[in-house]
Amino acid sequence: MRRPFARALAGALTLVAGAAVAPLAQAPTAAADSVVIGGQPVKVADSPWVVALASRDRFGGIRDGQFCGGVLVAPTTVVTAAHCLGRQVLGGPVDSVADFRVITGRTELRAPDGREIAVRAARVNPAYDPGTNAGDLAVLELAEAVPADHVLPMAGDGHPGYEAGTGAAVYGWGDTSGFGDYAYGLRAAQVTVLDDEVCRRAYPGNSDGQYRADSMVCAGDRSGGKDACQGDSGGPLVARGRLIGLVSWGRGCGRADSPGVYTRIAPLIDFVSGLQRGGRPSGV
Ligand code: 4AZ
Repeated sequence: MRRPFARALAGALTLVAGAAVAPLAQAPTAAADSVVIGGQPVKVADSPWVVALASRDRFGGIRDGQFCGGVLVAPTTVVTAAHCLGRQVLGGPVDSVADFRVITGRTELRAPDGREIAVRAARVNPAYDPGTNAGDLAVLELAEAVPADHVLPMAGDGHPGYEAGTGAAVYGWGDTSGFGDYAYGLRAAQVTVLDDEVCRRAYPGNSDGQYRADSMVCAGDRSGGKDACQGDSGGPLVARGRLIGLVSWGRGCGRADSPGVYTRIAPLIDFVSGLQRGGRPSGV
């Protein structure tokens, strides 16, 4: 059976179409101690644009209710995966975010550091297709602004970060093993942006889902073991200093034959910027 892949959707939220392209984490090839999968602890002070999305009502107090990641692209603008929002009116306002908190400046989820900011409004990419996961992006408008130097610029089409072979980093508080070992501390893993043809071969469109180069980018590690996993969804894939992708889906976690699939940012810059009040998010 095709199953939802976001912790948000695995939790109390309702699926839009009841279908999603990725299975929950399967047995990974990564060693159990490889931790994101195959990552290392990092400090949010060095990557202040990484945020945690939390809902204590829905996901309890453990790890402060974290269920997805997100990225600050302007002082009051976070982008995350559309599938993190659960029930939604495609293209319309989302009414289910009242209890969402965007946590900034908190490396360790059990610590009181940083700030929790309410979400004033949320908007799902109208082109998001929950069946194929194409265009998996939503924009959260924050009730309070963060400092301007906490934002990460988005990468437009010409940015070299999209070239196959480019080193990239993925950040999150998600599953570190593929067996539900969610992190308390922020982690990052170094991955490589892969050729679209490699991504298409990995996900040709069977029950595991289909890679679409116009709206997705895929990245992984030749020998596996470095990847995003459940709970990392919506978090950033960064290459050459810019946001190129958001953690979206994949077959399991850390498998050499199954790279992580990310929402491609470039085609969505106009959508994100168009929602911006008081200063557009930057993009090239
Ligand atoms: C998930 O379940 C998920 N390995 C996120 C990323 C990947 C797999 C699953 C990529 O949210």
